Amino acid sequence: MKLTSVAQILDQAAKEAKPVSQMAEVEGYTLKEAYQIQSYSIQQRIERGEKITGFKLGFTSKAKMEQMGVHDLIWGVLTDQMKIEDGGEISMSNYIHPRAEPEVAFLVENTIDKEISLAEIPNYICKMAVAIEVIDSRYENFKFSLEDVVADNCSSIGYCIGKWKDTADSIQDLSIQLKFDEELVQGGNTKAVLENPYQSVVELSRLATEAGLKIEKGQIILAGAATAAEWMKKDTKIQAHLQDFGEVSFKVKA
Ligand code: OOG
Ligand code: MG
Repeated sequence: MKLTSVAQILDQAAKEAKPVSQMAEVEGYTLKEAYQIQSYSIQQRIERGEKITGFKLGFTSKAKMEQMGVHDLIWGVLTDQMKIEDGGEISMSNYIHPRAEPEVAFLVENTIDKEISLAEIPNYICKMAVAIEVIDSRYENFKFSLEDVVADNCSSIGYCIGKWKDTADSIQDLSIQLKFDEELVQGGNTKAVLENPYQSVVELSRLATEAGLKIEKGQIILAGAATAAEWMKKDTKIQAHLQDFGEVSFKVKA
């Protein structure tokens, strides 16, 4: 099968909220080709009028790698269609088998067009916020290989960002929680994200540069979940809290 055909199948699965079988092993494509498939599927979204709003990192914490059985850092693309308003509402019927995870989000102040170091971060990032990422693998049973998940734009489907606040010099020891109807379902610490969530920006700058992409001013970066993800439930308020940075929430209806 052509890589563009795989992209079409995954794009269609997302649009219809219907799962498909994993394809990487059968089709035998490489990780590099998986990113090409991802790029084709984003191209389809752009042709439908969606705008790229940022990037996400995946598997930046052990908790996530162990939960999904995949052990390498991955990146995907976010679009305006995936945005969920803070305090907003979403409908479970638009998803296949959605999960929520608590994250740190960064706002890009100056376009990142090269690989940057941790020391250079303050020149590019001045605001951050607590976020909830909604992931919804297009594969049956939420099971995939590294190539499969990359081709599927790293399960991206939604993100909800709290109030932007000035970044702190050190963000490597902040508690972070995910709550369903005020009840704690996942709790962790930002240290779990590559020992320091700013490191996610460093890694993305390297990967984006390798892929010939810029991370534009005004775009956002999701650093990757600090904890395992939780299956979303209908008629539930999903909330995340990050120490010193406040909270963010949305409601899930049927
Ligand atoms: C892949 C996406 C991983 C994260 O924060 O680690 C991710 C998945 O688990 O389906 O978003
Ligand atoms: Mg995530």
